[in-house]
Amino acid sequence: MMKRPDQIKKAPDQGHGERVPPGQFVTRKFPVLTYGPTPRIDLNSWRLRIFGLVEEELELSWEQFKALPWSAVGADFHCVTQWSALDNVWEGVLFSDLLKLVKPKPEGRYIMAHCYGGYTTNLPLEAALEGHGILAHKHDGQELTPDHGWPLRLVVPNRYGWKSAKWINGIEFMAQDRPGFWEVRGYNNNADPWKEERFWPELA
Ligand SMILES: Nc1nc2c(c(=O)[nH]1)N[C@H]1C(S)=C(S)[C@@H](COP(=O)(O)O)O[C@H]1N2
Ligand SMILES: [Mo]
Repeated sequence: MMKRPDQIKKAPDQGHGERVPPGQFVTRKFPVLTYGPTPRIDLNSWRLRIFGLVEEELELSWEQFKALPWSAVGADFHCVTQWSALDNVWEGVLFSDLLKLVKPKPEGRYIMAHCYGGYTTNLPLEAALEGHGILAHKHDGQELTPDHGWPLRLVVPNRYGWKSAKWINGIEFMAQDRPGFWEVRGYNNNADPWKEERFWPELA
């Protein structure tokens, strides 16, 4: 189902008036950036598991996920390799709506996104909420292609692209922050594009 533009929530302006973060160039393409192969996923066996420090652990099938309230978020996308793709519309389930279902415990302030293929990335819960984080199935009105994370990816507009986990299959709530795949390999833990948090501070 296509959303009408008036239903698209605009991700908050992080740049205080600037459109493109420092050190980025705008591309009109939608490049694919993946470490490793694109996983093959079967919707019949697809699951999204939400676990860790939550009141209600959940394991959703695709049918169950599809039945959750659906929203659209309009946001720019910034990859640490310096391309920015502006004005994307992502459709799926808002991270904030998912939280209402699982009710994180007060100490579960960090999340780890887990993916088919083994990729992980970490975030403070606040970052995913503030930036209008969304679990997206569609991009610009079309289902995601396999390379872009079909059937479901996380999108966190206020962080560099590597935090937007493709092929997501798990969200773990944690009391302590723990680095994900790129965060242990030199990429900045916080990853705010407006602060150019690309690499570990000691490498910059
Ligand atoms: N599972 C998984 N998610 C991932 C990646 C990856 O390698 N594996 N790459 C990240 C990086 S570095 C970026 S910039 C974006 C790119 O998304 P795109 O390929 O849809 O443009 O996905 C992120 N999510
Ligand atoms: Mo990236």
